[in-house]
Amino acid sequence: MKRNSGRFITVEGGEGAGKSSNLSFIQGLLEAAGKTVLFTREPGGTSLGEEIRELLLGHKHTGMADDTELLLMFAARAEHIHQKILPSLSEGAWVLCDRFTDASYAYQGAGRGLGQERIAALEAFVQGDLRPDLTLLLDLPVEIGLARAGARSEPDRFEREQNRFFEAVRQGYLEIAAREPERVRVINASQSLDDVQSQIERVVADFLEAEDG
Ligand code: Z5A
Repeated sequence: MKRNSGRFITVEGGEGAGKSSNLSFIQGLLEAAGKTVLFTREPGGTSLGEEIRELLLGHKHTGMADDTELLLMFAARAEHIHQKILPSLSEGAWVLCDRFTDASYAYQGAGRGLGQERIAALEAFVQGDLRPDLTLLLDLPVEIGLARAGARSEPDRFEREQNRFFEAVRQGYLEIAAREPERVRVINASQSLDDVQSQIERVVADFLEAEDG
């Protein structure tokens, strides 16, 4: 049965996967299909959430405990859900979010080794039954992503991690995709930008057809 509300689409990926390079393209595809799109991001998306993002990504707290990191992600998420995501969905907007809870499973669960149980408990507590309707996972080998990301500005607190952290993050994401292939569509992000966008276009077209058809 179709819900009488907007849809929630998230975009995920490891370092340098090309989320920023593709988010406005995805927004354009949705708007061309007549959807009202709210673009947002995590951690962040609200004024309190953006302050939490600074705490998480800045270099002031290099020794932050892993549990603190996880709880701050979910604190920002709780604010985001209540102030922005749910109100927008209930007004019929399509919410396009740069990262969401899959990132907590991948970075904190797999990367930091916190496992899935506590994250699942926080997910249930903070989100209720809110889950993305569609997730595009931009996947590429760690070394390609790091080479791309390395060409950019000063690395943030996460970008300073070692390769094995990013390998674990990648595997964490791929495990989610294997568990939930209907929701999580894997895009081969190691291709040229044109090729990546062709893949994205097909996935979004399939989703729109299933929703509107
Ligand atoms: N995090 C977490 O741990 N737990 C959570 O629950 C959440 C987040 C929600 C901030 O995320 C951090 O928060 C993130 C995980 C953690 N870790 N880090 N770092 P972010 O999304 O804001 O930061 P990011 O992952 O670094 O994303 P980014 O800076 O936006 O990178 P990107 O979007 O994936 O890549 P890009 O900027 O689009 O592309 C990188 C470069 O590659 C750039 O020069 C492009 O021109 C180039 N590029 C892109 N695509 C291509 C192709 N196809 N070919 C060649 N070159 C390309």
